[in-house]
Amino acid sequence: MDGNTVLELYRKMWVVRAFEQGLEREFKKGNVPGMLHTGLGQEAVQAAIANSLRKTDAFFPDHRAHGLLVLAGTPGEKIMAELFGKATGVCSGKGGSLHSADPSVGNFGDNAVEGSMMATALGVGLAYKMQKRDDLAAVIVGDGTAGRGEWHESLNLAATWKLPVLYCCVNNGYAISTAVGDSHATAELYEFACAYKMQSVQVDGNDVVEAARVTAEAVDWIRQGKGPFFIEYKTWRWQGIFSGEFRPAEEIRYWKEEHEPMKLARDYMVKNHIADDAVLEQIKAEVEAQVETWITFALESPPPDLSKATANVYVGWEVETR
Ligand SMILES: Cc1ncc(C[n+]2csc(CCOP(=O)(O)OP(=O)(O)O)c2C)c(N)n1
Ligand SMILES: [Mg+2]
Repeated sequence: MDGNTVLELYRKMWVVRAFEQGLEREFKKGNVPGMLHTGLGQEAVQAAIANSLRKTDAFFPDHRAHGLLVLAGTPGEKIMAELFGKATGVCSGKGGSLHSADPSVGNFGDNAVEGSMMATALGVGLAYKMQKRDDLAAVIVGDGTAGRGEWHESLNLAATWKLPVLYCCVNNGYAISTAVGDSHATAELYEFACAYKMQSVQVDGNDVVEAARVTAEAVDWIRQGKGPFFIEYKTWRWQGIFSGEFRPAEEIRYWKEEHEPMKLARDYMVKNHIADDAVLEQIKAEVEAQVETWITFALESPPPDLSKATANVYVGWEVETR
């Protein structure tokens, strides 16, 4: 992979990291309503996916993909304001973390019912296939979804009909606090896709170079009309679902220090003479400063107007207030 692409991936990872760190800080101050799941620790996965998608593709983000929403092309301040529940947000503050959509960049939105987007993505994939487009529908799902009916129904139909669907399975080892191997017949989730005769691969989701390479190959495969592709990204989330920590100290040390995605990317670039520490530090500083402007915008934005609470709930149908 050429140096400029790796540098661009590194910048994308910092967009995810800085966005989530800023958001988490503001959440703790009480400025972000609702629940918050962050993508901290999963930056390389999001950068790799963003690197291969284009605006005419569709994607269904998961509950940790805030950074991906920005990387897809929605202005960062509009995503930040959305998460703050402000009128200037991309969905006028009504979507929040789990329901922000922006069709103009292909973001079809998340859904709080885990797995449901795997069914919805089939419809988009089928439409694109019937329209003979070489666009695809990407669906991002966690390991916790693997036991759901939609997971298996979706893989089966996509494989049978050779639909242009990219399955991005973010296997961070846990669903809430249940380890993958404790709730599924296998902890290697790509094996489920193999059973449905789908092209599938497992990749180190903290190694951005490998993750981006594999994602690009999968996307290429799908664009050639060869059918769906399943990628299992092995990664780890910094955040538990609830406050407090249940994971062993050695596991935390491995993922947050030794196998941390930013560190791996930095080591790769220094070793391959792509960039030195000063350049990498500058990228980090630039992105962090930009994210602060998004936070300021969100903080200063007005809340949604109560009189608009029922607007845009249904297409072309104004809901009557009572
Ligand atoms: C159908 C359904 N069941 C339960 C929940 C509650 N829930 C929210 S997040 C979550 C765990 C998801 O785990 P995973 O898919 O591994 O994603 P992670 O949080 O680890 O990124 C659950 C069970 C839900 N949103 N939808
Ligand atoms: Mg998980």
